[in-house]
Amino acid sequence: MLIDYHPVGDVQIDVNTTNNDLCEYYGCTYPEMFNYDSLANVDDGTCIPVVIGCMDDSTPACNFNSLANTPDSTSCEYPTVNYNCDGNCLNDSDGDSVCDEEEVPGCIDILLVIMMRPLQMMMAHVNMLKIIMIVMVIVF
Ligand SMILES: [Ca+2]
Ligand SMILES: [Ca+2]
Repeated sequence: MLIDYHPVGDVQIDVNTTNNDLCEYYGCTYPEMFNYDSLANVDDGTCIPVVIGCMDDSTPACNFNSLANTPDSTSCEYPTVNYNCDGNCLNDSDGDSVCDEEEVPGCIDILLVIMMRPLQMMMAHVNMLKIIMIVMVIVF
C-alpha cells in the first residue's frame, strides 16, 4: 500500500520507508552538463557547462585551454621545432630571426662576397680559356 509520504528531518535519508523514490538526491540534473549526476533528482544549481578544448599541458600546446574540461585532442596545435607558438625562434643568439639551430656557417661579409663574385667568374673564364688553348694545341 502506497502512502502519501512527506518525510521530515533529513530528506537525504529516507528512514521511514523502503520507497527510495521519495528520497531527494541533490546534484546537477541536466544531462548536457559536464557534472551531470544521473542519481540526482533535485537540481542544486552546481551544474558546470561542458568546455571542449585542448587540455594538453604536458607538451607546449599553443592553444591549451585551462578552462577546458572535455578533451578534444584533435584541436591541439603545437609549435614548429625550434620555434615558439608566435613563430619566433626559441634560440637566436645573434637576433637575426634565424634560429641558432638553422644558422648556416660561412662568410657573412657581404662586401667581400660582392667583390669575390666577379673574380670567381673571371677565374672560371680563365680556366675555360686554358682548356680551349690546350685542346687547340693538341688538335693543331
Ligand atoms: Ca645569423
Ligand atoms: Ca640567429
